[in-house]
Amino acid sequence: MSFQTQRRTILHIDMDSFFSAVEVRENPSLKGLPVVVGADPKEGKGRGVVSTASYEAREYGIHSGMPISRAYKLCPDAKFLPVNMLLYRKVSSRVMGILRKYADKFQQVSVDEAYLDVSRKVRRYKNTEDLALEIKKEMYEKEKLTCSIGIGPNKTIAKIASDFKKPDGLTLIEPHKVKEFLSSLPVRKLPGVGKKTEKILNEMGIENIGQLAKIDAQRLVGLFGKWGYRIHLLANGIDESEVREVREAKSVSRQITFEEDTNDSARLNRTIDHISEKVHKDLLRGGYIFKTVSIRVRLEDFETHTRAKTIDSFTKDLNVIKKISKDLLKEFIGEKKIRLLGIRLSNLEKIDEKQRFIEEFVS
Ligand code: TTP
Ligand code: MG
Repeated sequence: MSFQTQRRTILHIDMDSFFSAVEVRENPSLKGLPVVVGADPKEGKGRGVVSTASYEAREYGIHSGMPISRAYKLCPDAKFLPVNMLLYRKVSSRVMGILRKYADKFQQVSVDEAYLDVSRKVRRYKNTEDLALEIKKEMYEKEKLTCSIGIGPNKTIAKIASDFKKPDGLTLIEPHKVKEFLSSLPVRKLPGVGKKTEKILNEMGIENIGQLAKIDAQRLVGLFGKWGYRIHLLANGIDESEVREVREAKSVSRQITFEEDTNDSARLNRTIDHISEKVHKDLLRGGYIFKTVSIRVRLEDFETHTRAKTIDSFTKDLNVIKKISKDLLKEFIGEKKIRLLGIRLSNLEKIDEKQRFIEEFVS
């Protein structure tokens, strides 16, 4: 017996050559030129990589992640620009503000992409195209930026569809066309199938998603564990995952009340280590990086104090939490005993896969 799962209408929106499009918008004389955003090429001797390239620069074979020295060789006359993350973040939040309005449920997944569940808003699946055109229109009018939109009955199909025609694309996959759409695409197009998985599949003679869909699920589980089963479902166009409204945490914090008040500095510092580890775990679980560490100290007479320190750049380093907390605590280690100790991390940023990559080479 099969049962009908809830029918969804999902949009996936991905901005076109985002960083370089923002640069071109800020400086229209760059329009139509090959623009490369990334590390300084230093006339071919630069280290570091390409963050993104305009579509004109892509014609020279330049792409994200490529060593900047190689990009320079491919097109020395391209306009090479440094990464201005602050600017892109600002634009990103305005872009997300525009998209959010159109959704029943909204999920931002990176600086320049988001899922919109519009199942309730759009009654007839086909009409979603009109909604997508409206979004594109507003995006261009307000931000002078183009995006590519994929429409599908689930997140995976929408995501693959948004990448199908770029830039300024619009691809709607009707539910009964999902299998046909997937069948001729290379396995690498499935989200989560990276180089390693692709290599193993290719060695088995599996090149496209249609072939993958026919492989026995058990065989994939044998090869890849749980992930194998998910691949099996995705290859068959099945993805039940929901568009999740991610409520941003403002801070993460932990505190401990001592069994017995104490002013023993070794004990207090050990407790700081312990709370730091807990709060650090919460931080990682949420996928955050932080800039501010605060401590809360309640003394034996219930007098309560907080102290905070903000550092220059985002981090997720446990040792930074420990060190700052211990420094802040110093002034409270004295005669009066301490009853409660707490640590809070705030000024949080979410790190998604793309940003994780960016953090690595911008810092
Ligand atoms: P993408 O959406 O992957 O790329 P893009 O927007 O530049 O181009 P398109 O979507 O039209 O193919 O990534 C969004 C931004 O994230 C991109 O503009 C720069 C940044 N980024 C990196 O810094 N390094 C990377 O390796 C990738 C893939 C993206
Ligand atoms: Mg993009």
